[in-house]
Parts: sequence; structure tokens; C-alpha cells
Amino acid sequence: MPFLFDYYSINIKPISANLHPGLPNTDLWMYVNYDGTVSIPPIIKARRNQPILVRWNNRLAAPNTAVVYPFDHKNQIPRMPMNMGPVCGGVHTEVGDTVVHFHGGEVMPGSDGKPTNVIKPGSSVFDWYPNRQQAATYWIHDHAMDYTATNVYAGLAGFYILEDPQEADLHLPSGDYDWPLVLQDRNMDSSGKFVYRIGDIDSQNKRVPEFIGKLPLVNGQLLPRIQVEPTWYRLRLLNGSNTRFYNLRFHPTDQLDASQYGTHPDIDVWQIATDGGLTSRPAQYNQNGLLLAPGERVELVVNFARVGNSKITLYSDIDTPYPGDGQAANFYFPLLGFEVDDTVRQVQHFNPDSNQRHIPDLPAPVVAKTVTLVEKVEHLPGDSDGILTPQASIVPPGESEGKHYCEAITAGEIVALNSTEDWTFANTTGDFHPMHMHLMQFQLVSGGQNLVDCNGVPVRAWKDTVPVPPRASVTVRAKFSPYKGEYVYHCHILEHEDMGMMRTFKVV
Ligand SMILES: [Cu+2]
Repeated sequence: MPFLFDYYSINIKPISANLHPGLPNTDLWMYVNYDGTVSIPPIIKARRNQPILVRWNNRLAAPNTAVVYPFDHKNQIPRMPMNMGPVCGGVHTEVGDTVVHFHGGEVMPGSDGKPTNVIKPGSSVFDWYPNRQQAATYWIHDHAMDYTATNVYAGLAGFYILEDPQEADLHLPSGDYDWPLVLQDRNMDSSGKFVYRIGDIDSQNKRVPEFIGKLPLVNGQLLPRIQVEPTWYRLRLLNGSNTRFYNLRFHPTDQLDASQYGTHPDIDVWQIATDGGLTSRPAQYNQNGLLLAPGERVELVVNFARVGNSKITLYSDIDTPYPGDGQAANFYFPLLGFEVDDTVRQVQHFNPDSNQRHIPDLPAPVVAKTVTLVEKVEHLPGDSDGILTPQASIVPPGESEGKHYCEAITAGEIVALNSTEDWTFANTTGDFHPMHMHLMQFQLVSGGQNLVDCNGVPVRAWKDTVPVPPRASVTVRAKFSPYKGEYVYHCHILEHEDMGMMRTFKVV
């Protein structure tokens, strides 16, 4: 008897893999198929309206051997975990605990990956993914309270690509011409181990406030190059970094004069999709680059037809943490090389005029709410050394004080099922914060990076993560559906999320 759903059993376990021929193998924590086969990055492919059931088996154990920590503690606990104390109802996460979150997925609360609903080492959970939503480049990553930053850093992130058979009619580049590419940054020691440390952090500090790595990793490889043909490609780019923002640009690899790097090589680039899938129409790629914050995805179609027999580099040209102090000399961060052949095996096509679709307006909002992003300097729960610590925090709608993740849901965080609300994220800090809401995709109303097509016509797009600039506001409109229950909203800088820049909303 056939089943109505696909079933996967996935082990979450330590592995060892080579990230560059010149380096020893690196220890990773990874999603591994039950038969032992590994793909880096892990990729789940699903079809729209074809539900899948996944059994996630936690085969991890403390300590986290995949990461060299800066903090000096036998259990590798960041010295100030946020889940301490009575406010979290006694919930206590530990090294080796994991939570799997389907980022961008419209799933029931029990399968969404509540940060304190951990899978303990040796145990398993079943998660049900209905796949009723729009096809898009989604992703899977760890979401365990206090350990998201280090678990993702150790390798627990992968793609969840939802495909729609109807998309085949659009004749976008496909198969070997469709590349998922996850962009990350790491620091490594001479033995090939990932080091979770940045310059000014030592064992005396409580935790890494934001992690920036010096080494670019694309699909788990250190600054790789890929062979492409002189035709169209679809690039599904995911910022899977802890903190690093990218401003994506291309330059001819043999262009050695850095001052010329902004010069666009002779390639056509169109943006066709955002977090929640294809946009209403392709947007012309901006010569100044494309900002991609942690958690965001963007899909580009790129035509290499006019640059056969040459090399192109994808790079980022912004400071980190973004926006940083403006020391432009430090900006260049190469990511990926394209080696363009001179022959095409299978010509791929793309026509921006035939790639338009209707994305409806959401209904008028019943209420407008403001969430304020603040930095608090405070004594943390459980703090024993008496040192004040700056903490990125969220002031829920209608409240006057920043609240920790574990404090009770406030009135402003209660939302009626199927209602539409405008949420303004008002950022009072000097940092960009990429704000992510679980449960549904939303639309930008104001303040964000609005896309336009080549005639200046606004492009409608679905988003689940939106970067909120320093001392500025971004308003998004969301229809809270299709499920009731508790879901989190948070900053997607993983260190900020772990320090409690995360709250829960409840759909009733
Ligand atoms: Cu943040």
C-alpha cells in the first residue's frame, strides 16, 4: 500500500570531512542520512503538497568536539546561559542537545523547533512538514536555546528546497544548472578544527557577542571554485553565517586592481526569488551589490554566455559586524570562483518578461504593533561576578522594557488566527538586526530593501527574515496562519538569539 507522505530518518551526529585539500580533516556535527551517506551541505528536497515525515535522531554527545570554544569550562557551557533561573520554568539545555527548525516552513507548533523543546542525545523526534506553501529555498538549522550559535557553527545547517511541478513551465535553469550555495564564515586552527573565537574574546569573557570568521566557506568548502558553462545558471544563495552580512558582487577574477572590483563583469544577473520563493517579477540586479543578512535567501539567475573561457569571483564588500566602522580596506571577502568553460552541453534559458506572476496583497491589517530592539546593560540571571553585560534584547509590543525569551508572553504578542497585523521593528541600537518570524511568510510594507524591476516597478516578494538597519524601522505585514500555537520571533544573528533576543507570539 503506498503512503501519502515521504519518510526520512536522519541522524544528527559527529563526522569528519575535508574542507580543502591543503588541510587536515575537520570535525563537524552534521545531518546524515540513515544509510550513512553524507551530503555537505545537507539538502532535503520536497515537492509542494507532498508532506514529509522526518525522524530526527540525536546521536551527538557532549563535549562538542567540532568546535574549539573560547570559554574555559569543562562542560563547554557559555558562562552565562540565558535559560538559567526560574523564569524559564527550570528548563535547562546542555551541550549535545539539539532542536531542528525548518526555517520559513509553515508547520504545526510541535514540529517547528521551539528552542527549549530539545532532542536529548540518544533520543529521537518525529517532525511533520506539510509542504503546502510556495516553493522556495528554505533551510533547516539547529535552534537549541543557548547553543544555536555553536551547533550551527559545528555544521548543523542545510537546505530544504521545496519544488513545485508548476515551476517547470517557467523553464528556469535546472538540474546541473541549479546550484544551492550556503555562505558561511569560520576560523580554524592548524589541525583543521573550527575555532569559535574572535580577536578580543578570551576565556575571561562570558560569551562571544557576535562571531565573525576570517575564512569563507561555501557549501562546506573553503573558498571553492565551480566549473560553469557559458549559459544561464540559477544560484540559490543562503546566508548561513552566525553574524556576517554579505553584500554580493561579482568581479573578473584576473582583475587585480581592487579599485576596479565594483566594475560589473559582462554577465547578466537577475534576482528572481526571496526567502519565500519566486517574486512577482524578476528584479534587476543592483550594481552596488545585494545585501544578504544571516538567515536570508536570494535566488539569482546569471548568464555567463559572454564570459566564456574566463573566471569570475563572487565576493562581498562590506564590513563586519555590519555596518562597522567604515575601514574600507578590510571589506573584500571572496566567496566563490566560477570557471567558465567555452562550450555549452545544454543551453539554459531565461526571459524576464515571461517570469511574472501574481502575488496578492495581504488583507488590510487589523492592528499595527511596534517591537523595539534595544541594548540593555545589566546583570544577567545567575551572574556571579557582578559585571554588567550588554545584551541585545526585544521590547514586545505595548511594553516598556526589554524582555528575555523565557518571560511570559505579553498581551501584544497574542494574535488571532488568520488575522493580518503590521509589525514595525524599531531598532534603537547601532547594529543591524535581521528579524525572523516563524510560522508564515510576510511582506515588506516600508523601511526594508524594496525591490524594483528594470522599469522601476515595485516587485512583490515573500520574506521571513528582514534586516532592520541601525536606528531605523522596518514594517512588515503578516497574516498569522495557518496554525494556532506558540512560535518565536527573534534576531537571526545567532549570538543575539542565544543571548535572548527572542520572544514568543501566540496565535489563538
Ligand atoms: Cu541582533
